Parts: sequence; structure tokens; C-alpha cells
Amino acid sequence: MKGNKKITLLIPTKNEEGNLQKVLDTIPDYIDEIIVVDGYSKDKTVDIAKKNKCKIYLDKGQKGSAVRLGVKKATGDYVIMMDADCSNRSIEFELLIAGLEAGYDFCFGSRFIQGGGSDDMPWYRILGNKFFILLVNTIWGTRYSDLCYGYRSFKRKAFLKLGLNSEDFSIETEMSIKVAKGGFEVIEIPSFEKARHAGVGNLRTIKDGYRISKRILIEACK
Ligand SMILES: Nc1nc2c(ncn2[C@@H]2O[C@H](COP(=O)(O)OP(=O)(O)O)[C@@H](O)[C@H]2O)c(=O)[nH]1
Ligand SMILES: [Mg+2]
Repeated sequence: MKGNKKITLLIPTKNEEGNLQKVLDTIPDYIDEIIVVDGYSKDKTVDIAKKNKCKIYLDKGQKGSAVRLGVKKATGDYVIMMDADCSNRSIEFELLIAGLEAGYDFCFGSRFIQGGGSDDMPWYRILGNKFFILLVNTIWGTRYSDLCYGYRSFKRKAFLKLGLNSEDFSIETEMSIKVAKGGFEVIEIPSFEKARHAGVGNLRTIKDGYRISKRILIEACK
């Protein structure tokens, strides 16, 4: 609990047995609830979540589906979403919470403003991300500096008003666009993305890049 606000930490997981304990070890005591939405991992991810007394939900969809389910189940006023692969640093919770405390509905981590960065993005993903940012900012008049980054916080009630339906890695893009369309208050905070600790990522550059472009087009044509 920070001030009088209850905080939920939401972690989507898929085969993160080499990372999840390490992530959970860094979670500060003021986090009231940890929700793990697991995509039927074939390893010990769920056992680790159980041992750490996380609330666990199983979801057969992809990351977007897991995030939507997790927020539905969350009971916190504020929700922080974080990856399970040791890429996100819990010291940035303070910034993600400060944005909401200041009155913003959404607070997005950005790897492309001073203080942010990434050890987990090859050049072609930086290029793709930049292209999508340019598209979104041009179409919706926003000034986002990052788009496809999943380290974010928001007021649970504001998130539920967005009516997101992405199944996959386009969830962040859909969120950013609908936040802009809906006139919600949004701020970015700098975030440094570390390289994934163990295992391999599920994001596929071409396939997920295509899905993100499709999502931008769908929203632009509405
Ligand atoms: N529940 C669920 N979580 C997933 C799925 N795919 C990825 N994740 C989780 O979403 C987070 C980000 O995924 P990752 O593969 O690291 O993507 P990247 O960081 O964009 O390369 C990690 O915590 C993954 O374990 C999925 O299909 N289902
Ligand atoms: Mg990752």
C-alpha cells in the first residue's frame, strides 16, 4: 500500500522458471497483491509462483489475453505490469506509482527518453518500434517516445474503460492508441530494460511486427 492506494503487480508468464524467482525476490513489501497469469508453462513457473504466494490464473491465450485477464482479476486501485524475464527493474516502481499519484491515469515506461535505455533490443526492433511510434504519433497527434514496451502502470478502472481486445504482443500498442483516443491522462517515465536473464523471448519480430501494424491500421480505420 502506498498512501491509501492498493497496488497490484501483474506478471504474465510463459516458461520463466529461470527468471521468476529472481524477479519476485526484488518486489518491495508495499505491493499488496501479485498476480501471475501463466500461459500453461511447461516448466516450474507455476510452482515458483505458488511458493511465493502469488495469485495464479491460467490462460490459454497469448500475452495480450493474459494481461486483460490479470487486470480483470486485480483488486488494486493501481496496477503495475511487468515482465517475468528480469528485464524490468523494480526500483522504477516508485516512478510508475508517482505518475499515478500525480493524477495520471496511465504511466508508461519509455526506453527512448533520457534515463531510459535497453540492453534487450537489436537494431531492427529499434527501427520497427521507431516506425510504429512515428505512425501512431502522426495519426493521433500524440508524443509517445516508446510504444511496444510492457512495463507500465495504470489505474485499474481507467484500463477497464479502454475495452482492449488484443490477444498478442499488440496489447501495448492498442493501449497507447486507445488512451489517446479516449483522452486519458498519460505520462512517460524513463525505464531501462535489461537483457532477458534466462530462456528465450516469445516475441517474433516479423510475425508480431505484422500484428502491430495491423492493429494500428484497424484503429486508424475506425
Ligand atoms: N501468459 C503468457 N505470458 C506470455 C506469453 N508470451 C510471453 N509472455 C510473457 O510476457 C512477458 C514478455 O514476453 P517476452 O517473450 O519476454 O517478450 P519480449 O520481452 O518483448 O521479448 C514475459 O513475462 C513472458 O513470460 C504467453 O503466450 N502467455
Ligand atoms: Mg522480454
